[in-house]
Amino acid sequence: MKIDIIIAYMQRYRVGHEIDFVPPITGIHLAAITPACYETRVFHQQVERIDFDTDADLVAISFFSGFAPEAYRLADAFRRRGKTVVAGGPHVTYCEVEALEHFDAVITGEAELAWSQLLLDVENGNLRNVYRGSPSDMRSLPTPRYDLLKSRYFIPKVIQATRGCPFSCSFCSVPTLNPGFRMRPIADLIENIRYDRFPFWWQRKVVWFWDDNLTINRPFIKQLLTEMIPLKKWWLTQASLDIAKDPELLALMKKSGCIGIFFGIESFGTDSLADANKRQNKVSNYKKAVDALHQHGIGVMAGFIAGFDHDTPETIESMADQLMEIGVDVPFLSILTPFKGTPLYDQLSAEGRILEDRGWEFYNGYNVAFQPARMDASELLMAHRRLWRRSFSPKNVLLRVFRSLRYLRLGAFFMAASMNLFYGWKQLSGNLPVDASVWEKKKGIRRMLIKT
Ligand code: B12
Ligand code: SF4
Repeated sequence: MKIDIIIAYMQRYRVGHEIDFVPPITGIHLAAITPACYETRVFHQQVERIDFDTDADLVAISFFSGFAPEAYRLADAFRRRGKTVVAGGPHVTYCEVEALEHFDAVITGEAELAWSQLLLDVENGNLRNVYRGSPSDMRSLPTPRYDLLKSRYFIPKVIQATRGCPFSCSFCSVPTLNPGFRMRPIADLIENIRYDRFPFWWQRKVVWFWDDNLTINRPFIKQLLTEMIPLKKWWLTQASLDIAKDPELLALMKKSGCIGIFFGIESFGTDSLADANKRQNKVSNYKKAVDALHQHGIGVMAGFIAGFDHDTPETIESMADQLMEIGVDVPFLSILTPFKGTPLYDQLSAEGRILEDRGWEFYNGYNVAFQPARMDASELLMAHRRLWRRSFSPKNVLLRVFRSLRYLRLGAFFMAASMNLFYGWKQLSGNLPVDASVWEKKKGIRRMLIKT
């Protein structure tokens, strides 16, 4: 049986996002856990065309909520061509009834234990509608099928070392999507880190851990980093601010080649942090934490969210200066989004504040899908866009790049400079986050979508 695995995508920027430094880890992982008797191909719609004339027997689609309209369109098109189409991922886990209007079957939650059964049932002609996944123990996960990535210049090696996070931020689905905290065996991880059949030097050099919160279990992370030292890699991941208070961990991070850490800083407002249930963040510690990483030559990427109940247009826009003051190297700027499966969704839904007339395209992190407390939805959207323009103004981009020369190690400087210039270029060329209302009006921005 032949299987095409598709990671669906809808344009999040006005012109597009054709440079791919987001390899489809879900696709190459699903391909790896597919029994060897099946033939698989992986398509990443963000950067490549979907093959509607495929001879695959089964089409498997993965997608986030913000890309659901496109995933449904693809599924309908494949079904019209007589294909069996199945889905999984964070959206269908919480919206299985809706998804089943477009798919023959869905897998909810983690797929490791359910996927082979689904494939057998397809072959035997007795496919069920719903397969319930369960948390994988992660003890014997295979190496992702990096060989299925079409050779691209910018794709780094991505690895998922752990799943889960002990915190419970209001806007995040991780606590219900990947419950508990589970780790892959260090020997397996070292094998993945050593994988070097990539065409470009820097693809072999850089390892990006796509974990929810990699450093939570200190004995595990310290052991992993100790074993990584001789491999001489450059690596990045996502962690909580408390790592800045662990000098032994910081020293190991430096020695093992850490070039960047993503912190979910989210807000500079104490009340907004309380809205987010982000108890682990203390505004007074931000600068100290960023400085501690810089002292080790490590770059700081940080996520900020606009739209908490205590936010106003002014507090949102002022984050552009505050993130510069604390020394963030690369900012990531989102709008609060009430994903199903989160406490935020439950709260806003109970308060009647979900904007029911807004489709899933408003759930892409750059649009407003709820009624904010202290402004209206359009004011929140505009405040976010002003925050974006100020943060990626040529002045702020160049300031971040030049000042980071003073403290970042070489790999960290390359990472921070290239990301800043990338977003700065988007800003200069007018390629800003796209307003989802444009999708509804179909104003011709579907440059990357394919006629079906
Ligand atoms: C790594 C990651 C990223 C990376 C890579 C994203 C990517 N496109 O791959 C980066 C940092 C770029 C990113 C960005 C964003 N992300 Co993100 N990200 C994650 C994270 C931490 C891990 C996902 C992952 O790769 N897991 C490893 C792979 C192997 O497993 P998996 O995808 O979880 O899939 C498993 C199952 O879901 C299932 N499965 C999945 N798909 C399918 C399909 C089929 C057919 C089957 C059978 C099974 C199946 O099988 C897999 C094995 O068990 C998750 C949190 C989480 N724990 O899931 C958030 C998460 C997926 N991200 C999320 C969001 C919102 C975003 C952004 C929109 C944020 C923003 N404001 O900009 C952007 C979108 C960017 C983009 N272009 O796609 C949300 C999605 C919520 C939702 N309901 O849609 C999550 C769940 C976090 C959260 N806030 O709750 N993200
Ligand atoms: S710390 Fe990050 S991964 Fe953990 S619950 Fe909060 S947002 Fe989610």
